[in-house]
Amino acid sequence: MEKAEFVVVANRLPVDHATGEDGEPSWGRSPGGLVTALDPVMRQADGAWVGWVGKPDLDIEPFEIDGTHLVPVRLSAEDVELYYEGFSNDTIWPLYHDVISPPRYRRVWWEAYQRVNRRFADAAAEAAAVGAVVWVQDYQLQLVPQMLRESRPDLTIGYFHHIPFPAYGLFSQLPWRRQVLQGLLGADVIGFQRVADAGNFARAVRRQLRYDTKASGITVPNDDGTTRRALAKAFPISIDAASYIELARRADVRARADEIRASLGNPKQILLGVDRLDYTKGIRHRMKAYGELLDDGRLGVEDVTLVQVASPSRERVEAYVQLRDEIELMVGRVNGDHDTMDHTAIRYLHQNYPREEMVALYLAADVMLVTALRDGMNLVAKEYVAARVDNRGVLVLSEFAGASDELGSAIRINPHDIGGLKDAIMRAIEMPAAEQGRRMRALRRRVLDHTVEDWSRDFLDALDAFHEQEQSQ
Ligand code: GDG
Repeated sequence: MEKAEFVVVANRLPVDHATGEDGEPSWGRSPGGLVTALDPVMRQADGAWVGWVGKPDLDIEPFEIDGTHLVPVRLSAEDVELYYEGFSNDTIWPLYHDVISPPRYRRVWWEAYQRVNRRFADAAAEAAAVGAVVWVQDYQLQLVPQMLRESRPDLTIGYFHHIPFPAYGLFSQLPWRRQVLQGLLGADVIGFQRVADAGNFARAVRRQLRYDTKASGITVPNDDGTTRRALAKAFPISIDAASYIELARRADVRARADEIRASLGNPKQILLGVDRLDYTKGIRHRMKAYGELLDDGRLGVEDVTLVQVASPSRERVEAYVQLRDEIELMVGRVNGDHDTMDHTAIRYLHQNYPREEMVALYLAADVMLVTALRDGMNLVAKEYVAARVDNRGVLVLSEFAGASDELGSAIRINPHDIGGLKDAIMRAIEMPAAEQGRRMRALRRRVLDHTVEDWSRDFLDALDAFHEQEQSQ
């Protein structure tokens, strides 16, 4: 395969693997936000994407799909268990989300994390042309930037961190905190969702490594006694707003929204939650507040229904198995106490839906509830706003989601304050149309003005400019 001038390295490739009737692998493109964002850059730069296909023990040669070179990294079943489910999702994920669930620190997981990061770094080094730009994505690959810099000092290396970076007092629990910081500092530009995340990172670097930081610049010593600079800065991610607008304008999607309303018994108000089933998303807090509003008689099931889509996630990690049990117990209790023959309190859906159905749900929902206890950004909040081409609907948004920095016209809440959350839900339900319109227009302005394409362009421009500046020093 030809070497690429632009390489993305992510845990997952942007495709889903299936086996066709002839036994040959067939590929479906998974149309996530990152794929859409990088599509133009990928095509223009003849880019390559390095990642895992999502199934263990598959040996697949690099291949091409729609003009993008895909470079599969093989993970064994044991790698998936130790590197992915273990270190990534049972150590780093809970630690970086404010220890909502206790992180587990296991040395065998750390060993596997290093081993697998090395494999990704080697595959990226192999795919990259001399002087190429490599963009590493997310917390599963925090050691890759430094590994790449060591093997390929000619590369320009960017890293984007999609999840929060925790406060120093929490981060310092990590037994391998210095190695992780050093790993990240291999990048020229380290991007975060919020200004606060970049600040937490710089503070950890100062406290642990004693490196100088000034504004967003960090002075990193080289082995030979010289120094180089790295940039740690916020680049808030966004969505492909145009595709949501297009779906929201489609007659069949709008008809489906009406159908959803009717099938719920035409309640006056539909509340909606859409989350991966994850303890960071505050699904229990949301249900607790809503359940109490029904208990108190401030709401009744004839008038209101909560639709909760909880898409299946990380089902082999114990904390997720437990959370699912807790949520399903809660749903059963609330519904048992309040359902009538015709109306349900919570319509709970532990399923995945096509995008059209998600947009129909956004259009059907009078109130969108985003009550995350901690969330890097939360794209669902932005998708809801983009889909509301009618300038109606109310977004209730946790201040602990990155999106809260940008979406000041939402009703912002602290999900730990159940009393406050109940009042916010009532306020959203009772909000006059004129105020809904005013707020939604302001929210839409922000989301439409800063799309995922702007995000990737801003990041890659900053990476380019920073590299040029460093070269000329
Ligand atoms: C991580 C960070 C950050 C969900 N269910 C279905 C479905 N979804 C889609 C949503 C949305 C995406 O999944 C979820 O994105 P979020 O941003 O809300 O949350 P995470 O998965 O935790 O993402 C997060 C993000 O990375 C990007 O940097 O914002 O903070 O945690 O797009 O619509 N989509 C479909 N069917 C479903 O059933 N089609």
